[in-house]
Amino acid sequence: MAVTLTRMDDIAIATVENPPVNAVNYAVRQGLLEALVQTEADEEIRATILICAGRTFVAGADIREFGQPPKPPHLPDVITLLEGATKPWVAAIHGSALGGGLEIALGCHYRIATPSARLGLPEVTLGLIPGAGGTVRLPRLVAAETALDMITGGKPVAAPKALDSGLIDALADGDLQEAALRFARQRLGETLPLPLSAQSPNLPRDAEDWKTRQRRVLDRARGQAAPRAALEILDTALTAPAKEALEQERETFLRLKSHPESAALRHVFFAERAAGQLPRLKGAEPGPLDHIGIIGGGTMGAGITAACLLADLPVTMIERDTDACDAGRARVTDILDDAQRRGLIDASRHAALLSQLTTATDYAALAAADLVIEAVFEDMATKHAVFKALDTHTRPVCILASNTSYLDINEMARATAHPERIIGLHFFSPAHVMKLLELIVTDRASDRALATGLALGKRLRKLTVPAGVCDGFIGNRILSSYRRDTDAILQDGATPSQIDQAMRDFGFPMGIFEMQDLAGLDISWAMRKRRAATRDPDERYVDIADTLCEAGRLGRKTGRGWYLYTDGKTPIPDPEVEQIIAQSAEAAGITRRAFDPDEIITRILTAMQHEGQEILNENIAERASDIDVVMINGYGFPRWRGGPMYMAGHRDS
Ligand code: T1G
Repeated sequence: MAVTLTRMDDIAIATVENPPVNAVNYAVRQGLLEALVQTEADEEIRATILICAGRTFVAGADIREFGQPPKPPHLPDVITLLEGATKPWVAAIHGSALGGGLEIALGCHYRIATPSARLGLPEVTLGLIPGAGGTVRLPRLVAAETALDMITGGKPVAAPKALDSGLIDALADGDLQEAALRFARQRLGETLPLPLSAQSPNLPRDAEDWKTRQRRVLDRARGQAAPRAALEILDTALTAPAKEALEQERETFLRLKSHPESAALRHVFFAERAAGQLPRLKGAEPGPLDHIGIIGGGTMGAGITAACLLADLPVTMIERDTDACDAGRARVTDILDDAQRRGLIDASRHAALLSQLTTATDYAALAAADLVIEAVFEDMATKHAVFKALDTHTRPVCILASNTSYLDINEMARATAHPERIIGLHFFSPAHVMKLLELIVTDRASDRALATGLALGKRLRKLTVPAGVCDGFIGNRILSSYRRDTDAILQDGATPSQIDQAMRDFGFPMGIFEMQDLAGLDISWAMRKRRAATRDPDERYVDIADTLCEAGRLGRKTGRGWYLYTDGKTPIPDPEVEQIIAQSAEAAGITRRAFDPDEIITRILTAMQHEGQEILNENIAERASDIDVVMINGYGFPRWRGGPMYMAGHRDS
């Protein structure tokens, strides 16, 4: 039974049970309706608690049902009947009340939540808007500005904040059900509050501020349909009668549900949850993660250290001398200072986390480590020296990981005593911010080593994607492929700003040339020089980037790269670069021609999809959707497009 009805004296308890997250499907809708009819008909019942079994309140409509035709009773109708009940309903919330779950709670007369609960309307992240009354009831309960933030941003709010905004009536002290029963008893005999849809909406405090907020939503949306629709439907909810607003909300929701953007975003939702599944690891036990070692306190080492500390994992950072140790500690401290400035941690947590960091120059400090990640200079000899020292000082059960971006980890493993414990953990900079983590499956890695790598990714709340050993794994290999193509398009006739603008219009946060200027051109220049001897002489090679580097144009940090930077960050097209491009084309005997944005994007997508198919053919990636997860979470591919492989028609189960 998806909804069971029990009672405590004259109070009914309607319990929803639909694991794993009590998503609302047909059975839950039907069960809620039956519970409503029964409690209304039973004269002895004076109030009802709506509570959920398992780890969370209702986390929304069942997204898996979206592809099927909606089957009555429809959720909006159930909620309208619920709010018309003659006896009080109290929503007792724990875990996450999201989407349809929060909308059900808004149909109840009261809401009580555990302090750790979160409440939100994340529909916009699925290319939708709330479709069961959320856009109409929410601004009748909280301030219009709060409703706008929740509906267009999709981010849940913590229960204490929800209490401050009026979204909930009380925080549950102790056992949730007991607290809800007490709360309900206190309400008995009071006049039932008007249904929210019968109340007037809270209007924006200030017209100018409201316009600014709306403009900010549209800027952030970068052309997506759902945030714009959310703004329009919210305006209706604030101005039209509730009944009309509810009808328009439903119409808009159904239209968006069949929009390609929502299908793509739902694909990404499930793709991100499938990403960490490696069939060979079924049943494999991960090792402990009680003590992490990090070799290297540079940008990456410090970022990985901070990520571990913020996940309550104690870290020993090894550096070559005490100055380097102090510099590494200072970088970690800066990251925690920034987290505190942003309100992510408070001063006491800052101090507690830093107390979990030990720095040392002697590898003997890693004698008890469970997992060690090396983030030292990208040079094979240096890596070999590190792994040799780790062989000596760590226990054979300690998992060893390299954070290398492109060196051969199989070669590192071959040079150690226990290659089965060697994996790759490729973090993306800044490592404490970027959600993507590539778990590199070396040839000899044991299931335990890989399971431990996955477990670390989960602890760090990363999106961990397994990748086989190859040049660039998944993300950098695809980046190199479309980089080669954009260099070719340059030489054939486009300008850096035309290509970058085409990428921005497609939905990338920035174009590939702006991105190179930000990262610095010297990193890939060094790699091209390293590979020059083994480069395929028949393969087209565009030398424009080399010419820029030879002229000292290394990007923002030198004030010039693909663009000119007078303020250190705004890219200005530079005639000198266009001259270098023209000279390169002339030397290659190319007559340059114009490119339109569609052709540019098509060329870039084709390069990504071709390389992605090669990656699948070589079993470097487990599934096509993993490639989408990598490109969206590590390389700025617009989420609402679904990913390059999704756009090529790949539909995993
Ligand atoms: N529908 C179907 N399956 C869902 C689901 C959902 N809404 N939410 C989670 N799952 C599955 C998920 O695929 C995974 O399955 C398992 O549950 C655990 O999820 C009418 C129309 C609740 C915060 O967008 O944010 O309501 O991989 O790994 O990290 O207006 O799940 O085990 O087979 O994410 O603890 C709005 C989406 C829907 C919430 C839990 N609701 N879910 O996180 O576990 S639209 C959402 C989440 C809507 C109304 C509209 C998270 C979570 P499997 P998990 P978690």
